Amino acid sequence: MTASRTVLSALADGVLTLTLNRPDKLNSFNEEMHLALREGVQRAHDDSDVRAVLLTGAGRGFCAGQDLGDRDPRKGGPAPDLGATLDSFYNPTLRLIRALEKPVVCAVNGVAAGAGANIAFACDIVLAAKSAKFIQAFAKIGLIPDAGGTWSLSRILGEPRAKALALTAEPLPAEKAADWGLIWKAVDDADLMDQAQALAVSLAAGPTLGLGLTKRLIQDAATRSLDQQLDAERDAQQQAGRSADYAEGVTAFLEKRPARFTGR
Ligand code: T3D
Repeated sequence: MTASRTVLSALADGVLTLTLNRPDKLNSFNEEMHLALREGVQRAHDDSDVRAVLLTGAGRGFCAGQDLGDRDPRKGGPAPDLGATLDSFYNPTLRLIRALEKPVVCAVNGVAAGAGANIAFACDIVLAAKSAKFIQAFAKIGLIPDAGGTWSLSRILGEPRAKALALTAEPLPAEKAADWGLIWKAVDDADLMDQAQALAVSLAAGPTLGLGLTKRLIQDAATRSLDQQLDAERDAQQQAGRSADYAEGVTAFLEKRPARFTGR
């Protein structure tokens, strides 16, 4: 395991586990943690040994969004340019997670507030401890839901629920988030990490190219017509059909044995 102070990073069984690590601040983001997380996700892009990512938090929380200690108006000075901080810190990481053509599993181990919740929603498969809750905390401090929150909430939940969550900042318990389709599963707290780890390991052992293409197609579908999507599926299937993993998958089926995918 290599460790930066604010994001722990460990690669095993093809899974790069990134653990937000400022537990005394409920893993809220300071600049160092922003940069460390981005570096971790960038590594997932660049390193072919990484075939899936598992994102989680240390301690009792997943992530409480921006570290508000770094935004203390009592310290004086001009109001911060939060558009610039989104451009510099949150948005590049969100884009990297969505663009990564490898599965990203998120294990929400405790409260996920503000940008912390919305980073979780940007991941591909989200498991949460039953005790966890998701809070669009922005309304409590006069901000708007960022880190893709207005996008993912309205797309996944529709306007009525998205607006209610965002305007009231009411905590959404993990089981209700799962019932609403905002996350994949709420699991017993004691089982969360084992289940998330097993899922990530099984995805990492999968046909990485095909999984990456699938992720991209599903993400892009919302902005395309059916005709456009059929063309995109044709192109992606052409690519997947030329992969070593496709040949291995079909051979394994015909030989009645488990496939041994290599990610190529
Ligand atoms: O600024 C920009 O760049 C723009 C981008 C903004 C993105 C955003 O995310 S804005 C939203 C920021 N986040 C929040 O507003 C959430 C603030 N936190 C809370 O509302 C609560 O802490 C929670 C509901 C998340 C959890 O409540 P609870 O009662 O379980 O824990 P707690 O006692 O409030 O927090 C525990 C400690 O973590 C505490 O420190 P202490 O008193 O033990 O020394 C608390 O101050 C600290 N903490 C929690 N959240 C933050 C934080 N410290 C700094 N920043 C935080 N966001």
